Amino acid sequence: MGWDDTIVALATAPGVAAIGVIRLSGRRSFEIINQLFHSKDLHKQPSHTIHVGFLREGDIVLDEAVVSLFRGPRSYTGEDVVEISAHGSPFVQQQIIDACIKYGARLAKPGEFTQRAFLNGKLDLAQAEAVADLISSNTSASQKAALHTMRGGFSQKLKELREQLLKFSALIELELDFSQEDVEFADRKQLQKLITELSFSTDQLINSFQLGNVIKNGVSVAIIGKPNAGKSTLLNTLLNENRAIVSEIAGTTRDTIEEIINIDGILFRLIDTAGIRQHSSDLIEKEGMKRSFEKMRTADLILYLFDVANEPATEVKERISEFREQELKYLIVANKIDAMNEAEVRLAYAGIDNIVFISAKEKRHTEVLNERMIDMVLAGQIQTESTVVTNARHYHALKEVSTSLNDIKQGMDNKIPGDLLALDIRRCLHYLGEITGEVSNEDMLDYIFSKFCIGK
Ligand SMILES: Nc1nc2c(ncn2[C@@H]2O[C@H](COP(=O)(O)OP(=O)(O)OP(=O)(O)O)[C@@H](O)[C@H]2O)c(=O)[nH]1
Ligand SMILES: [Mg+2]
Repeated sequence: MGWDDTIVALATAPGVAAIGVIRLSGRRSFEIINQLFHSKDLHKQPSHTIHVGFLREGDIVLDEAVVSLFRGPRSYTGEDVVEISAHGSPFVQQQIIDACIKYGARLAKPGEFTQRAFLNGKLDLAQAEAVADLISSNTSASQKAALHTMRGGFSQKLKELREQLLKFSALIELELDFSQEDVEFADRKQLQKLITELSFSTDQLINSFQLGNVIKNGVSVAIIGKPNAGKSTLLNTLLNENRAIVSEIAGTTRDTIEEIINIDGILFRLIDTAGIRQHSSDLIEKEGMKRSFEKMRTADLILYLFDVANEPATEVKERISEFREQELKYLIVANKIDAMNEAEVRLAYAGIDNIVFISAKEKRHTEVLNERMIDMVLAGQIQTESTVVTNARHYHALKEVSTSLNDIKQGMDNKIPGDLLALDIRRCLHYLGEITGEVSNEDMLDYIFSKFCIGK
């Protein structure tokens, strides 16, 4: 497969840098670079070689650059690719790009290199999307998940699902062929078992999306509590910097403050909020409290912080039942244990689950809090080495797969004819194919690749 036009774009970030890489892909890549690079005929050079020389446009020297050659199909896009490592001046780079355009290239659209790689069968769609995820990854967990998918881990899992489904459909078809003779080739029990297994694997992938979302977008954590509980102190301690104002005056924090921390490769967006109390006549404080409640409701996790000298267990239990009623995920954090006898404090709150005892000010046991936060997020979930769905498009397609599997299961229970079962199976295969791009349409591809950066 090939396109007539050759595309060009800056592959590195725009702006001044040590070097900038300009990438050409298409049939005429070698012809175009030869117009600029005169010291040897690059057409005659072997693939996967690099060459140093001056780039000239007419009599004008544009730059001294390193040119790498990749002859298709052994290239990123599967086409002839040339990468020009030029000096990192945006002005110089623009001149080189303009010259390439003058000699027949056109400016690439966002993601067009990867789109060509997909269309040429170098990557499937899920892998291509993981390229964008890898580029935007900012933690080790998101990096791991993107790499796993990019290297085909997720696609392999889908392939296994599809193969099982095909096995199933082959058995059904066999029955259809012999429908006159009233024989049952496909052992119903075996079929039921197969569908159950398929549903299980699909649901596992669907469930991994919650973790996938966490890996990709981080977890929002609202620090909630009464005024003076030490919320801002805790924020500062976890961040390891004096970000929020701390004082002994109740009602110090008025507006919410958000900061990001990375714990064991997962991003947490910590939100320090205004202290909540029953009565306040201060308008600003009231508004602050309103925001605290909003953050509390929308956060992925609540850290309910209290001062052990000021809030007895009965009161804390009341808060807990409120969280449970609203189905909020919470951790209870008992603060200021440095001011009391720790053993006695632990005894006083003995009946409470999900509780951590710390001193935010003295940085005592805050590593335990970190561990518990990670546990809350990963609770019982598979680790990032296994397949984790991080992409909303894949998630929605998998939901459709799951629905079709349920239809098949119900159909079998109701003993519907084999040809109708075959229809449901085809629907299921269709949605599986949408993920890897075996089933795709132009609008969908344009939409997916438009979210890439130019030059990728
Ligand atoms: N002894 C002790 N004091 C603490 C601890 N954590 C916070 N404090 C003190 O408690 C007071 C209130 O701390 P803040 O962090 O401002 O409390 P806050 O919950 O943010 O209060 P508001 O913003 O008013 O809602 C300050 O004087 C802190 O130094 C702790 O672990 N031990
Ligand atoms: Mg505060």
